[in-house]
Amino acid sequence: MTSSNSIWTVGADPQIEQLIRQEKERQMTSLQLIASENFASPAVMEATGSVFTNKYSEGYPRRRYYGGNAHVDVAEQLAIDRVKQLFGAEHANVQPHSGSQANAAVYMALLDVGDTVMGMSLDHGGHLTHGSPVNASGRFYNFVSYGLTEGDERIDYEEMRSIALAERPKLIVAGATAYPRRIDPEPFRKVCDEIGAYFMFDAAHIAGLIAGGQHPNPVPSADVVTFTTHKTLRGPRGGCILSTESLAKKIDSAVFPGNQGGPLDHVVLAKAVGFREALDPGFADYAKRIVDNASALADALANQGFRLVSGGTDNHLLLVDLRSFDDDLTGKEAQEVLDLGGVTLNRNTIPDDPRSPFVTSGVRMGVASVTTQGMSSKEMGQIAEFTARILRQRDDDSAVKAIATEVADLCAKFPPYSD
Ligand code: DSN
Repeated sequence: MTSSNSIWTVGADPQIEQLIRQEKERQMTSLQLIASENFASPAVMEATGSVFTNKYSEGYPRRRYYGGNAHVDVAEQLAIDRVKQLFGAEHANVQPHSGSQANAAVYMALLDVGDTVMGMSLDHGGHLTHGSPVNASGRFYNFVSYGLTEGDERIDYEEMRSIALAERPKLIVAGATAYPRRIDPEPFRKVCDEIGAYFMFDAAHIAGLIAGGQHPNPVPSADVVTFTTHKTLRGPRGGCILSTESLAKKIDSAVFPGNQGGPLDHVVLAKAVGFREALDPGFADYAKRIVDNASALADALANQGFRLVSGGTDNHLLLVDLRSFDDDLTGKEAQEVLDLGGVTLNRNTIPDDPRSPFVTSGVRMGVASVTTQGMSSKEMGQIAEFTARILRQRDDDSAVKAIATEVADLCAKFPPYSD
């Protein structure tokens, strides 16, 4: 077969062509408020869709198990050099396929099965890979957790210290998947020094805010920093690990051959593109606009009668407690009807949620995508208003559909891509 063979084009597969068209239409005509999403640049997508997808390259630059890696080696080294420069790290591994794979590799590198690890409680905002019993982390390691204060719903650093002193974990994990406040690395570093533990910071959500100077950089204090490259950092889907030079060998061996086979070379290439974009001075402005927009959205939602967990946000996401707005409304119902109205987000437990994680009493909203589109505080007010109107009129299908049209009109003014 040659590339002129007609079956090699997407157009020859109408079902797939239609799916791409429909998904593009969905993304262009509705509000993307899922806190772990963003619009990658055309350059990132071009690299992801390039011929690098055809290559196999188990190993690391200049130490491969396959031939033909002259250009792959340069690409991976570029990604490594750029991300080290971006965060001031001693060592980088750019091969993890995802954040979960990155975390699994760190656990394998630093722990033995059965070791005690401490992470943020999942129902207070921690991630699945921070010890959920249904995740490998919770199956293989003995996770204990710290959480939020009852009063201001911020990380309880005192409690974190007392649990650490009592449980003596070998590793402490900072970082979260649904926590709207700044995370200070220093208290974690101090406790780790006190008990002789490793310190890992999972910066998946806030990597772009760190790169853009809006949140403290954990690299100088942590032994290991993991993150995903596609959320606020706005690169391709994937993971990354930064570490001290002294842990480099352990980390690299745990990624390959410990947890993965061949890297996704097209994604590694696209990571290099994304890191360069984040090194651009304009990225700091983007990170600032994200934080400003999240704060504006928090104020606007509060004005509509929603309670914000912790009273607001310092980062790109908000956790909305729906009970103050309408005690009968669940996160599940809200997510479903908001989707019909063109406001796409995910249901989320709120701290100590009386409802199950499948139903929940809250929703999570993130503003990285709408900020990439160029929206600002005025549009955050409109988003809050759309959200409240859809939820108030959730039993009226035609009203919800009419709001979806208004949402599409707003999105049309802020196309993320020029074509
Ligand atoms: N847990 C997913 C999220 O935050 O949406 C990503 O890991």
